[in-house]
This record gives sequence, C-alpha cells and structure tokens, in this order.
Amino acid sequence: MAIRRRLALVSAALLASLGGISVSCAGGLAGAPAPFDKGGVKFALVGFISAGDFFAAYQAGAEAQAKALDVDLQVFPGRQDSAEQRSQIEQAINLGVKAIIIDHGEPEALQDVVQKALDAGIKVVAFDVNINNPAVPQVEQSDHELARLALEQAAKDNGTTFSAGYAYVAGFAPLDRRNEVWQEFKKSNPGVVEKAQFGAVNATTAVSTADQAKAVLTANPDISVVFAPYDEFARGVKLAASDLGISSKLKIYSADVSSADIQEIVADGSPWVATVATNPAVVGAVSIRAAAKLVAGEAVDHNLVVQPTLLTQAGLRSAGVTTVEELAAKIPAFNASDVATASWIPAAK
Ligand code: SR1
Repeated sequence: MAIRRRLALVSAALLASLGGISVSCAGGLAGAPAPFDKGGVKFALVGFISAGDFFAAYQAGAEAQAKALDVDLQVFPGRQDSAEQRSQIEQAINLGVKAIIIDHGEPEALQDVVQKALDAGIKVVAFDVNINNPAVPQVEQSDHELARLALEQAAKDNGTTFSAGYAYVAGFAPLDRRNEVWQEFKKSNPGVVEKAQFGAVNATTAVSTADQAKAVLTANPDISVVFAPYDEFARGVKLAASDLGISSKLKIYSADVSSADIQEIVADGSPWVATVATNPAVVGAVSIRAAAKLVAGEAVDHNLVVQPTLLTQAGLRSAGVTTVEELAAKIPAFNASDVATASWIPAAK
C-alpha cells in the first residue's frame, strides 16, 4: 500500500514537471515549491465589507483558489468596522498563517498592523485598500478604465448635456479612483451638471442608498442620468426610481455584476442600462495566487490589475445572458485571468 502511494506521488510529480501541471493530493501539492508541496499551509482573508454580492463572490473565488492550492483559508468578515478588522489581522498573525489577504478597509487603520504581520514574516496582499507599502502588492479592477467605460456609454446614450445624480462615498480606494474619472468627465463636458451626490456604505447599502436616492430624485425631477459606480448603489437607485414611478425617464450606469444584478438589468422597463465589471470570483482567485507566489518566494508585480468589461442592457438581452456563469461562458475575461499565475498553481474550479 505504502509503495503504491509512493509510486502515485512520484508519477504525479513527474507529470507536474513535464506538463507544468500540479496535482493536489492529501498533504500537499505535488510538484509545487515549499511549503505547498507538504501541505498544512494556512492563509487568512480579512474583509471589511461583509455584505453584498460582490464580496460574497470575491470570497467564493478566493476559497476555490485556496482549495485548489490545498491551502487552509481562514475567512474573517470585518463587518464594516476598522477596529474589528485590525483585531482580526492580529488574530491571523497569532494563528501562524503564511499570508494575509486584506479586502478593503481604511488604510490609516491598517498600516501599522500590516507592518506587524510583515515583521513576523507573513506575506500580505491588499485588494482595493491602499496600504502604501512596497512589500504589499495591490490588486484592483482598473477603476479608472471601469469608470471611463461607464461614462463613455452614458455619453453615447444621452449626449453630453444632462442633469445627473452621483452616488459616491469618499474613503474607499475603488470609489475614490472612479471619482477621479467622474470629476474629469464633468470638467470636459460642462453640459453635464451634477445635481446631487448621495450614497451610504454600510451593512444595508442598497436600502440606505435607496432612501437617499428617493429624496434626491424627488427634489431634482430633471435628473435623467445617475452614475452609481457600485452595484449596491445602483440597486438602491433602481429601487427608488421604481417606488417613485420614474423608471422610464432615468438611466443608471454602474460598476460590478452578479447574477442578481443581471436579472435587475435585463428586467422589462429597468432603468439600469449598463455596468462595467470584472468577475469578482476571478479577482478573489488572483489575490490568493499572488499571496501563494509571495510565500513560495516568487516575484509578484506591485500592481495586479484585472481588466473590467462593459456590459450593456441591450447586449445582455440580445445574448440571452441571465447569470454570471453564462457570462463566463461567453466572455473569456469572466472565466479566468492570467494575472499572478504560475505553472504549479492549479486553476480554481
Ligand atoms: C465600497 S467599495 C465597493 C466596490 O468595491 C469593489 O471594488 C467593487 O467593485 C465595489 O464597487
């Protein structure tokens, strides 16, 4: 039995070295560099926002990639609370993890505790929070490009003279980057007048944003376009428009996509006419791969960018796409990314 098991391991290692593939087996990944070859490797994923489709899909993608690497991934939900997120990073350090992936958060609240992890020899990767440390690779979705694509579509559909509503909350790296593009867009198109800015990020973002959007849209009946570059914001605006009975005179441009979002976008009479998005599960997988490469002693670029794709209501309807899985079958970028790959890292299933 022991001989048979050893033979199986040897042939798995041989396969891996010949074909650049890796085979997961109990207690490690044959053909992978240390410590992944022996197994028992622990990572932590420490979030900040623990509500919404985007973050659930990001986590699922991270978990799938960790599983493929035979990594034990401990997930800590930050619950929109910086003190809790800090304490979760401390807990992860004490657990003896090899890497910590930080998903959003407030940079000022994290920089010293991240340094503590680095000093303990733990590798750190940050997604959408600027840790401002050369040792910490930054994962992002090319937020400038994302906002540019959404606003180009808005200009294509509505021209460059319209009254706009803008959903934004300062202090979140992706929203701040998208905001830079919105400010430039208004400067280059003086006919675009921002009538009101609103939005909230909390455990019930869509509902809180809907309440604010209702007040804004009632007070500014000339608003015909809303730039809401976060899907929870867009859901809130759509809900407000529906409650006010003004869906037919509004167009919403957003970021992000989930299966639930697609259903809201393609629904009859929906004012949500375009979104620009990556597959968050792919971004989660990239974050884990970057951490794994660092742990294996391999070089990782400082900026790891997953490119987003414009998805219009018309395009989704004509393609008959109703879920992210169907999208992934049609658009290769929704299926996988070549960012932070290595021959020994198996694809997430
Ligand atoms: C509050 S920040 C929300 C954004 O984070 C991710 O980058 C998603 O794209 C989402 O829009």
